[in-house]
Amino acid sequence: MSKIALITGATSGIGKACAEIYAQNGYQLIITGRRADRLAEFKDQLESDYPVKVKTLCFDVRDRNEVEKNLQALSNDLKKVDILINNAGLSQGLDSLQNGNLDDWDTMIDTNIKGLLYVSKIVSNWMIAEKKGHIVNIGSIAGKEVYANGNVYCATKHAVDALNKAMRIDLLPHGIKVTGIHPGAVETEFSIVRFHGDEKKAAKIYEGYEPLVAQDIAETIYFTTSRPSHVNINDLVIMPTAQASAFYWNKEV
Ligand code: NDP
Ligand code: 8X3
Repeated sequence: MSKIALITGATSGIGKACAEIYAQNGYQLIITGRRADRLAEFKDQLESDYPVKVKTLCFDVRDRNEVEKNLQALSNDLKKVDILINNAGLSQGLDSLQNGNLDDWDTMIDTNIKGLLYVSKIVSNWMIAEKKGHIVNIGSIAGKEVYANGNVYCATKHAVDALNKAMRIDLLPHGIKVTGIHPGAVETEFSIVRFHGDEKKAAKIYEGYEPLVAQDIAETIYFTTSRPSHVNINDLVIMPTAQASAFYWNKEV
């Protein structure tokens, strides 16, 4: 039976690019997100482009009952997940702490930290039962550094960085690999979501330099999960060549 990859947040951006690359490599896929129409369309596309089976799960990672219900309803065969990519996440707003929006804060904390934990607890137990598996956590350069007005988003990604290290320790006795991937600027729907749908403002983030694209990150993730069994890549920071840190750029504007 082919290997199974479970990718959260596969309706767009990095998660979608990961699904594409794992499908190209013959993985059976479980893809998740909140947008059912996109999931259905993407499943059809993948199954027509590659000889793979795709299971879609439509749920909000913030809702722990929904996470539990959807994941536990998978057949026993599909619970033998080889690779979990904890990708679902977002930023909302770019304001100083004193001007921050409490709903935005809740959304980021609930999605990026609690959602990742809900999924990881269930899937790591399946991996423990199989005595194998690899969890890839999508952090960010915002989890390594803090930039102006990034406050709560940066805090959630620092938490992902800490949880990545914690999982590596806790899952070590079970032979489960854990990898943290920390990208700089990747042009996806990320900034449109951050700016609550303001596409003009989002496009400005990527002006004057060449940002990463989702495929750059997906290829790197695939590389980390295709190393020999004795090799674990713990942590990787990936930046556009024109971005040296979260706040230091070589822009032509
Ligand atoms: P996109 O907005 O393009 O994709 C985000 C994905 O997450 C979508 O598939 C979305 O699906 C899903 N998602 C968001 N909230 C939820 C939720 N509550 N429940 C379930 N799924 C959810 O952004 P990216 O691809 O760029 O982001 C992917 C990850 O990469 C995030 O964790 C982000 O923080 C991280 N990252 C992004 C960087 C960038 O510059 N783009 C850089 C560093 C890290 P749906 O809306 O259908 O639910
Ligand atoms: C996304 C990259 O620099 O906008 O995590 O925080 S950044």
